[in-house]
Amino acid sequence: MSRDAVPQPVRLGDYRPPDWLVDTVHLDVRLHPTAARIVARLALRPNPEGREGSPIVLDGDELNLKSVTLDGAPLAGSAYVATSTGLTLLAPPQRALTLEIETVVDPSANTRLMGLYRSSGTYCTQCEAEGFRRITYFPDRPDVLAVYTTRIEAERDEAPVLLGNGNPVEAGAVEDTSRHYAVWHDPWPKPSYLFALVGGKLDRITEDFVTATGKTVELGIYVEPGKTARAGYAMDALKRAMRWDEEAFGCEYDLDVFNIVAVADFNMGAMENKGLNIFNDKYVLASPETATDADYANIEAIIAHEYFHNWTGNRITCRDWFQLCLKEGLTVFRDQEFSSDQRSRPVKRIADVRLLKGHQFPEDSGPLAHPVRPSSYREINNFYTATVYEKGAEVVRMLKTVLGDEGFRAGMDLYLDRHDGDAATVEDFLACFADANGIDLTQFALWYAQSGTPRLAVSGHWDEAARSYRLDVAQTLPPTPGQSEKLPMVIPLAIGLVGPDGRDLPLALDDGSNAERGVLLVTKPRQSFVFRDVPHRPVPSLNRGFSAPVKLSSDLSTADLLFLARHDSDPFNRFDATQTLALSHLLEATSAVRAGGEQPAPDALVEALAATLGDTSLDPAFVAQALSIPSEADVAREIGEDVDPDAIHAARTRLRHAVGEALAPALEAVYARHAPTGNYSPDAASAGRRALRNTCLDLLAAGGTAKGIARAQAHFGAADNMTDRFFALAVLAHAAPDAREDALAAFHRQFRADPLVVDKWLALQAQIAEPQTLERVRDLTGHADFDWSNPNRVRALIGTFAGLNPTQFHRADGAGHDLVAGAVMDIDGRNPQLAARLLAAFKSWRSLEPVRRASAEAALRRVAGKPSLSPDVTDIVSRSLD
Ligand code: 0A1
Ligand code: ZN
Repeated sequence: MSRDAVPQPVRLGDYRPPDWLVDTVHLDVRLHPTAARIVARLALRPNPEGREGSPIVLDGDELNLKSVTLDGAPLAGSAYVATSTGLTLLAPPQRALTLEIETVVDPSANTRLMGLYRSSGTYCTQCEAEGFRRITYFPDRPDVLAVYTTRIEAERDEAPVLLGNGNPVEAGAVEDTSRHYAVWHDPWPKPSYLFALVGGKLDRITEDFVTATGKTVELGIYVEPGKTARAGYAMDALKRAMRWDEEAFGCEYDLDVFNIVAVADFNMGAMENKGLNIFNDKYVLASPETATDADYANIEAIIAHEYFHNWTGNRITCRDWFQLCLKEGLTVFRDQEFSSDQRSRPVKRIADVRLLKGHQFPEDSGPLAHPVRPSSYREINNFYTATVYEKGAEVVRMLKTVLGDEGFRAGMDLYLDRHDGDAATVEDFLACFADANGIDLTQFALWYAQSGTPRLAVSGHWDEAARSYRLDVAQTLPPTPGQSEKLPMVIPLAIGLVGPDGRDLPLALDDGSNAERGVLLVTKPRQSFVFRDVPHRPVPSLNRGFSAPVKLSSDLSTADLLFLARHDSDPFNRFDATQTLALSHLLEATSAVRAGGEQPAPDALVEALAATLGDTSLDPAFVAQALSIPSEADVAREIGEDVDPDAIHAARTRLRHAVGEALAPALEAVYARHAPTGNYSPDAASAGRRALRNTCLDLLAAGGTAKGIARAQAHFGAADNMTDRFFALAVLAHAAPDAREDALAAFHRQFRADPLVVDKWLALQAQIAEPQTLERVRDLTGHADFDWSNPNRVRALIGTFAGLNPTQFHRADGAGHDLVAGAVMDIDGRNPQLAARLLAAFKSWRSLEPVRRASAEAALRRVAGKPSLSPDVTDIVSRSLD
């Protein structure tokens, strides 16, 4: 790749309103495996806010143009220019006009899975972000909103089900042929990225939902024939999500039907097309035999997420792709809140923060760091990131923390009302909260503009004589690509001062104010907060509930952390205190491994874990989280530079062994106490008991005793659901090399017909932390059940290897880097989005020790040097090396 091959950036500051608007779109789509014909009739008019006298510039990508007419008359070839990226009408009349464009596309050859493609024979579409231009020529940008009517026609045998956006209008046979058609009309103006159609042989489950104002909506979930029994949980989640959105945000559904289609080949999780959500089937299909508790929780969250987009994304959409977080951060926040209300709020918060720290923090501290709202991009597909989604949700959560429940709801109500039907911006969003609450959010807005994770250093000082307590807080924001200078942020720091009896002391600031809702607003580089009437030295509980996405360091002692682990009334910080103890042990132990010195004893941690394990008043799901030892990636992130994954692995393995050994009797007792009592149910309480029992199983096996392994084998054999079966299999695969192969083979024999379960089997093998794994992964790419063209298979095997097996991906001999770089180069020609996402696994390469860092850099340079890379991979590789 030469440097000038890097695509030119698109910049936020260059935004201009569209010159032409589209009021209505009539699409006539004749499905065909290799030559689908699309006739698009567009009613266009000049935009009064655009540039006068402009040409009509339509986007296009890999289209075969057949004809263009203007107001019914064929256009002379000299009147337009068609290129590989678009169609331009050079001097159109400056008035409302109708263009009719006929294109042909090949759905079977569409391996990029953008535009119109086939998945296991089903015709489906994916248009976000820029896929509609692969169906017809169009101003394919989110601020062009039109009303769509779609006629879909197909061979009845090949596609008995024909679905579009909006409401069904008409359907029937095409006379004297074996074909049939359906017409759909979507009354709500929408951008092209929300267009969708589906045609195929699909089975359906259906139920009615009655909205808050009494309108009946027909809900449908379409799956491959024979799989309807596995769609029930998704339907249940959908109905709960619809009700919740009415209650929590006043958002009611607005069409007569709502359909979901599950497809096997999909680049992402799911897509919120208006009235016709299309899902990766991994996030629809579930049965106790095939899905784990985590799968059920993901299905619930993603069904809700896509449904919630109906208001935050569809009714109010984004002005341009820089505003992606406007719909994604807000909708993730909404789905997190939904899951919190449906399940345990503290446990959900812990899980979300772990995800944030595991995925977003590394992004923020590496070469791919970007603001929640980027100010330039080369390839928008590469910005569907943890920063835009997860950090975007954290920013909305902070807004709620700053404003309080009522102030936040007032802002949301105003936003939903003021901007319904708009293509909005982050500024529009923030203005609603500022206006509804009469406050200035200028400094808060920096969360959207500055990348990087703020660091907060906190120290506490108790003045016995004055009976006061002072917290000194310092914030810094490290430089990130393109941003060397930073301004101080608004950091809502939720705190408690925990007295010796474990109870929170009242928070009275010396200026007479109360820290409202226990939240301190840190706005300056350095700030002190003084509390009066503090009769004892308290232990500060800082950043409760992870109120701000920051890296916090404090002067808390081991004794303080132990105290918080037992007594903090904030469950998140109870969990976090234990994690901090574990991390500080692991840092010390990792250094000792590298120095060849003596291993420290994990006494404090064991004490904290024993207390948690022995506290029967705690929610089992919480205990399971608190017992989990930080991952190798967590430790690597904490170390930050000169990382040796082998040393971390050795330290962590020893720690797990020590904990398993030290706590064996307690773990055995808790394991026994949580034996299943009835039939499997995916509800949160039952899942929590399984999680705790399985965590005990895992730690007992990590203790390395024959008894621990035998217990895992028995657990595997006795399991009547996928959660228990797969967990036991994972324990055996990691801890019992002798039992591993038999168990893996038995599992595969039982589930080989089910691709989603095969994915679990592939992913598990890709995670084994031993040198033979590289060969194993290579062999598995040749396995009959592996398929390079299916994104789920590739992510399960290659993605898991790169993302969850640090010792083998970062092998010192470079073979792990080579494997992933090679896969990226192979996949790129067929599916650039997938290739680019895999390549992003190199994002923390600069933090490795020199030998591994050199090998990672060499692998990236090999990718960069490959001729004809996609814009997607070019963008990731060039930013990674910058
Ligand atoms: N808007 C979807 C995510 C999504 C983005 C791009 C896609 O193209 C392959 C697909 C889905 C969401 O947030 O769920
Ligand atoms: Zn989304």
